[in-house]
Amino acid sequence: MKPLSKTEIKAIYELPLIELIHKAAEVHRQNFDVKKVQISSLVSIKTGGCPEDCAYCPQSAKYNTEIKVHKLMEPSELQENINYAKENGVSRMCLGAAWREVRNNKDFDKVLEMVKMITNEGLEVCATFGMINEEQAKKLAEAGLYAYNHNIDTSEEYYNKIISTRNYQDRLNTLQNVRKAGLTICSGGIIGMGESIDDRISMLYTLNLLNPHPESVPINTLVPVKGTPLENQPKVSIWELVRMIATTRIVLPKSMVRLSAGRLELSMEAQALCFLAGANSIFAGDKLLTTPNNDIHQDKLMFEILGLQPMPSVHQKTLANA
Ligand code: SAM
Ligand code: DTB
Ligand code: SF4
Repeated sequence: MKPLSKTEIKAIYELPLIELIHKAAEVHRQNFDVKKVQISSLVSIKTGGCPEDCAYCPQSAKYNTEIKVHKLMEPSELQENINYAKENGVSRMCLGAAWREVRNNKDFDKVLEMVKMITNEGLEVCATFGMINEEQAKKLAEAGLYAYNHNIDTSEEYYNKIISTRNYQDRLNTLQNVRKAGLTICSGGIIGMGESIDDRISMLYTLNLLNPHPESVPINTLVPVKGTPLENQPKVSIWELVRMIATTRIVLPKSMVRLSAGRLELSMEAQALCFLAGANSIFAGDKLLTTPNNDIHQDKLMFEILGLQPMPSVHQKTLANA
């Protein structure tokens, strides 16, 4: 697919909302079974103490937040999370570590073991460990990793207002290393950090330049955390979120669009609008990485009311077709 220009993306973003949702729903239906929504879970395998200064992040060591810092988990401790996944229709597990970059040490060996463990259970494994080189990405791929998450977070223009300890090109280089290792890419961003509409459009523009497109695009709404520079940011309205999701669906038609952080603020009706606008994944479980998330019973009720079904993992799909 030929990349869209910023002008073209802006024209989509600015459509009358009802028109935009309708168009996004059509694109969604052409590319996916709209009843299927992937349930993913998050496990923070190493929490806090990160040397980076991402202004939104409670895990940066530069800010005084109330999180519990924790060194790398042992692989054996993961079993509980695997059981939870199996009991709750989770088909993808995302492991997060508050690292600036991956290092070749004992911790990396442990992480490889974790990836093997989860893959062997038939789940998709996604990892988000910060910057990574091609050789490390290949090792993760050999261990069975399915996806690597590395968000571009915002536009190239706004990036240095949010993070000073690395630049946009570092982010894009990691994405290239991930691609070269044959992994799928998960990359998206956050709205509600004080960025302009043009920044949101520019972020989608960068994602649409990636060839192939990222297979997965998380759209996070800022969760303002006490102690971070963004703690007092005003809330994003649901209409802006729906607009962003719908535009993402149209610009990146075949990507999974993930309704990610910030879901706790949304009513069931608001979430239904997000699914109509093309979102087809959620994070389930009472915690994201460090902040609270929606109650799983409420999520189950929502699936029942809306007639949604949990999407199987790629491994389960392969088995079903064999
Ligand atoms: N250290 C790794 C990195 O930066 O890629 C992985 C972990 S990091 C927590 C993963 C993503 O979570 C960030 O890129 C950001 O998009 C999202 N995130 C972190 N804190 C958030 C917050 N307070 N609100 C919304 N999204 C947030
Ligand atoms: C993503 O884009 N959002 C998830 C996942 N990828 C790793 C993380 C959200 C974290 C929200 C803040 C927290 O709980 O610490
Ligand atoms: Fe560290 Fe990732 Fe948080 Fe940035 S977003 S401070 S890199 S854990």
